[in-house]
Amino acid sequence: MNSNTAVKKSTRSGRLLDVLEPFDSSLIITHDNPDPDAIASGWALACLIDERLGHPVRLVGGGGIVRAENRHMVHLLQPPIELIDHVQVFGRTAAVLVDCDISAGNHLLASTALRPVAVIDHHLSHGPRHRIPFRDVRPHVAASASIVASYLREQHLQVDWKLATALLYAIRTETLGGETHHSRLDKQILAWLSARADPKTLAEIENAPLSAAYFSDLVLALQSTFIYDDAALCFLPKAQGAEIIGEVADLLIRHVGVKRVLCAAVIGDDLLLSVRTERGCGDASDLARRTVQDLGQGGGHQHRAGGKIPRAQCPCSSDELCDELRNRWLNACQVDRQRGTRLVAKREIVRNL
Ligand SMILES: [Mn+2]
Repeated sequence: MNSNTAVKKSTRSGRLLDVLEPFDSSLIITHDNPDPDAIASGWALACLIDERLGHPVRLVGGGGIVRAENRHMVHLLQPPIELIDHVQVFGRTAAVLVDCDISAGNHLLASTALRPVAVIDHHLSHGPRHRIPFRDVRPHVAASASIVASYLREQHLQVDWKLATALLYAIRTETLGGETHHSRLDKQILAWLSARADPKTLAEIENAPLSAAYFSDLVLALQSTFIYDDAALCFLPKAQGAEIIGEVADLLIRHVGVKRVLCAAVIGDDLLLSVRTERGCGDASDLARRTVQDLGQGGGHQHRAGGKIPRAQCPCSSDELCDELRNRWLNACQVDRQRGTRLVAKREIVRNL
């Protein structure tokens, strides 16, 4: 395809390129601890800018990439993402936020006075609406990857198998747990990407090797889970990897009769938490924000959300922290029951053998 093909200004991708065109370079910023959706949509955006504007473009994010599958994805597909601690924007560089919004607080621009010129996202937005030149935020779309892939399709750009596989994997990971809804755009893009992606690599990513530490975190998580009516709570006194929080939450929401899940652990200087809800059983983003209220930040999607409380804001002992979290979670869920039932009571399993 000729990369100089004239582009309709009326398309979203055409308007985005119009906004970025006067700049000398672009800096694409994902949310911290970039997940497959952040990585793939940022990568696709970098390709769009490179192909259509030809100016230098960097893709950056804070934190780390922790899930075994996501690390395997990076290893196999080599997306051009750089993990950095601080961001600096010099001269005529356009900052673009992808898979997060300005008010989210979990990205490298949050602690700076810098404003992006464009935001592309699909999270529910609760903060103030900032006036910026380009904004494409569609919470009904399952993945930012679907939005950015639609830009590539609008622009009739070639997508190589690596990028297509990353985008496809991104959509699959965003439609887990209770968040299985696919918009019309997601379905169209899934078909478009499936014709270009490599199914073998996709399967390899989804079956990534898992460390012994992962299994020990998993056992501890299952043993630390209690059920209160239809609400589950898993508090890990310690975890070797942050990825266990989201993974256990995705697993527990599949438990028959469980409609709301909170999974939390202290990792480094923060208490991190994941919330899941079944379809039609409450807003996960709202529950996450109510649980961390006045102590930290939370947000996300209707059925998948997360939050963070700085450890300095929490009670000192692990037991006190667990009590506080349980009270907040059960209040948010409006569950009166104070004593939970263990998910796994080893003695009972053995007795019933
Ligand atoms: Mn996303």
